[in-house]
Amino acid sequence: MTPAFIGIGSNLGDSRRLVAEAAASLGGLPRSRLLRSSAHYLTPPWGVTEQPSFINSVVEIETLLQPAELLSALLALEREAGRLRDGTRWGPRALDLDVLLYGDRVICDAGLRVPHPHLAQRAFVLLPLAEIAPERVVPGLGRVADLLTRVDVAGCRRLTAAAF
Ligand code: A4P
Ligand code: MG
Repeated sequence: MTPAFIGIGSNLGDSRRLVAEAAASLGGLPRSRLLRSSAHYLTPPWGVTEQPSFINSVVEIETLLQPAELLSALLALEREAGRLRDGTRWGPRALDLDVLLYGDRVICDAGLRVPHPHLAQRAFVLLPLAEIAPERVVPGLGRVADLLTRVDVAGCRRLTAAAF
């Protein structure tokens, strides 16, 4: 089994429900199990800033799926959540699932890059990732907790379960 970290994001529809359901679905993937999941974070939009705030979370699973199989499973879950791809980069979405880390692997294929590009610049990834795996080393970049000290977390808010 390989530990893999999946980033979950949503800023369209009932985002808290979509993120919670996505975490549960990730635990239900074939030959996989859910190990840990972070709280939900309300985060300002990164990249394209003229769009609603996001709900973000990160989960750790353990899986026998190969990286390409895992990515196809994530794309299928995005489709099930009603995600429509209109070609807009970084635009609003009902559900976005990204492979952040897959063991210690570095993958540079046309359709799959791991560690996820921009991971080190994104508070919306590093905050939830540091909550569940601060000591994890991102290949080529260093410890998650150290990476977190270098990003701007202003405007990001950890949501409690009670606010659900
Ligand atoms: N792809 C390559 N590597 C990966 C990977 N490690 N994980 C390919 C998942 N997919 C990967 O994805 C396009 C293609 O990337 C996939 O089909 C897969 O083959 P996409 O999600 O449709 O692309 P995109 O969103 O248009 O661009 P990009 O760069 O992937 O965007 P991100 O990184 O998904 O970021 N602000 C906040 N606060 N919170 C967010 O969650 N998300 C985004 C989107 C922008 N701003 C945000 C947030
Ligand atoms: Mg994505």
